[in-house]
Amino acid sequence: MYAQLVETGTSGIKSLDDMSPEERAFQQKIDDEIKIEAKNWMPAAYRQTLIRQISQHAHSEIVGMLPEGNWVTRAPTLKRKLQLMAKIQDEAGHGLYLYSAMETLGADRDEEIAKLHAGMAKYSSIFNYPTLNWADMGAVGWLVDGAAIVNQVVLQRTSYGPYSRAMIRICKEESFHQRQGYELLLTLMRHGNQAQKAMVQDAINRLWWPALMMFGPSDEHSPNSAQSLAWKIKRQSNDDLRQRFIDQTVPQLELLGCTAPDPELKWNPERGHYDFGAIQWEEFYEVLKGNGPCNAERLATRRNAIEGGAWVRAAAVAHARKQQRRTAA
Ligand code: BYC
Repeated sequence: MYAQLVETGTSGIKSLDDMSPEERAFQQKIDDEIKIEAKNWMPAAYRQTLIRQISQHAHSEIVGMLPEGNWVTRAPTLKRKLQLMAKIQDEAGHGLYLYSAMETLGADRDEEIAKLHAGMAKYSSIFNYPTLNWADMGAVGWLVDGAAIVNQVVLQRTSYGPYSRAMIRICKEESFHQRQGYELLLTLMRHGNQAQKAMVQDAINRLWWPALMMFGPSDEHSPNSAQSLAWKIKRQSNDDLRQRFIDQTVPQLELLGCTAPDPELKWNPERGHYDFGAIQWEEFYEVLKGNGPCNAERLATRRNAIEGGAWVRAAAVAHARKQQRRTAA
């Protein structure tokens, strides 16, 4: 990758001649697939990019709990309620692994969360859409976690050790999430009545395009990709991962007996991939600007949770101090 970049002179990325000896040694480690660890030397911009991506990822996990939390009290059976609660707890755990990985880079968790609550930090666009019916819980698991897995499986090989190790753990849990979502939809489609089947199609119609947007802007409009790929923070481009997700998801859609809200979705034997219609990027950028259907509601819920939970944190600290005093005495 590095040699290629030097040869092609990809704009915005330092060439071999412009690198300091430290930078050259760093890039050599990356090219040799040696993980970068917290105490190793790294360029400031590598550190900053990782803090940006890992904090956004962590925020996505905890904001991602909210659309599902909405349905815990309305899950139709005890089994479904337990599955949903377990999944939501897993997302909280993923957030914690990721905030910890971010802290190894010197970032402060409270500061990054404060930026989220002030509307200054990004998190995945998908969580700014509402979950309107029970089938949305299946569609979120199948499509949203499904898209997340496609992105995260390759991030297991990311160049920063703590992030890579967090991803390995997270991926194991995400595949359970994806399967429980698909099984929920399959149950509704195979054993449900007409209204329940219609609910599944409605959920797919609303979440299909937002799930495709999760992979980020198309490669030619992705300002961070070239450098992140050179540093092997990202291992595949946004468009390649989006295509992989579509290719693996369409057969599952057909097995469900449902359709995608995309008349241009069609197998292309020459490319060996599905062709698909144009993504509405104006909608994506509006969501990123804070103008999606649920941006304000999601941030308000997070702020209330932090403020409302202040007494629990204070009590936990007081309890820990008491225990410490007892142990010391
Ligand atoms: N939503 O240059 P680009 C989950 C931003 S949740 C919002 O391509 P990059 C789960 C991007 O940050 C899944 N913003 O960026 C949880 C950048 O902004 P800044 C979360 C987006 O970083 C609960 C700008 O657009 N997964 O698993 O090279 C329940 C330009 O983009 C989005 C991760 O976070 C978006 N969809 O590539 C269920 C995975 N897309 O910072 C599931 C880790 C782009 O320059 N992250 N932006 O102002 C990544 O792999 C990469 O950060 C991305 C974007 C592929 C997302």
